[in-house]
Amino acid sequence: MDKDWNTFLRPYVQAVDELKIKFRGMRKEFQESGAHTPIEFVTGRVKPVFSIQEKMQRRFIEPDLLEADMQDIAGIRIMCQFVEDIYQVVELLRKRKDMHIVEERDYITNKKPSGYRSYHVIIEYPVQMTTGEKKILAEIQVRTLSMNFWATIEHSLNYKYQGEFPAEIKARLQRAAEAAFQLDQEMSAIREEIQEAQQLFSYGKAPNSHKPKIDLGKEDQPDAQDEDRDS
Ligand code: 0O2
Ligand code: 0O2
Repeated sequence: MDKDWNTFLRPYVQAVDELKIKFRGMRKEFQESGAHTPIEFVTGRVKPVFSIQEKMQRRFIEPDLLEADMQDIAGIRIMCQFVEDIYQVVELLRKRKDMHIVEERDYITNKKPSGYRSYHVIIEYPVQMTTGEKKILAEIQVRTLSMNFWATIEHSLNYKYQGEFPAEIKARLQRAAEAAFQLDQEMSAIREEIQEAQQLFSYGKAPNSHKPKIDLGKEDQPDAQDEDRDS
């Protein structure tokens, strides 16, 4: 009999919705306290059925073992400004009582051969269903904006080449990954300077924030462009 995907995926949909709200809430909390937020933005998705089926075939996953063997059916991405923020986010995840970390994969220190960098955390997350509690696995990918830029581009090229990149493209992607990481390192080197400037410009957004110490000219006033990023 065909699998009832709607019923199977329901707790995963619930988990992704809840986790997005929780991590976006963390960002708000940092912002409202006037502190630097290690979370820039959060996205999430439930893996599409065709993608689950393709991975089951590729990885020889038995249908009965799907829940345990496919860890990224529920996927959350947390984007950060600085590499240091990634480790702060991971530390925050380790302290949480509403999820349990079952695995961590540091693809920043140990980048993938493709050039891919991110920090992956696999969690066990309890979802309250009408039928009772259901524990599911979810994958949280924590990465910088620069790592995300690279991964997004590489992911779309993967669709085109099905993983079989021509040698030149592969080499260019690897060089681009290094350039992206160098950008992260340069930004980290002037992190304090950047954060000081950002605090100055975020005045007025947080209820407890203070006025900046310098007078801003009208054209230098912060605008509302960051507001959309909150969601
Ligand atoms: P594609 O092009 O196939 O990647 P909302 O809560 O309404 O603000 P919504 O619609 O739930 O937002 O989407 P969200 O959370 O902004 O982001 C969904 C997109 O983020 C997906 O794109 C994925 O590309 C990406 N994404 C987020 N988290 C993950 C993850 O953990 N793994 C993977 N693989 N992708 C992720 P689409 O729309 O599915 O299209
Ligand atoms: P999606 O939803 O299309 O992003 P596997 O999936 O078998 O390669 P595994 O062992 O299940 O890998 O987990 P891994 O490698 O820790 O994490 C898999 C996910 O990390 C991928 O999901 C990608 O989202 C991301 N990822 C890993 N390596 C790369 C890479 O070289 N380039 C890019 N762009 N992303 C990568 P999926 O399964 O591809 O699904």
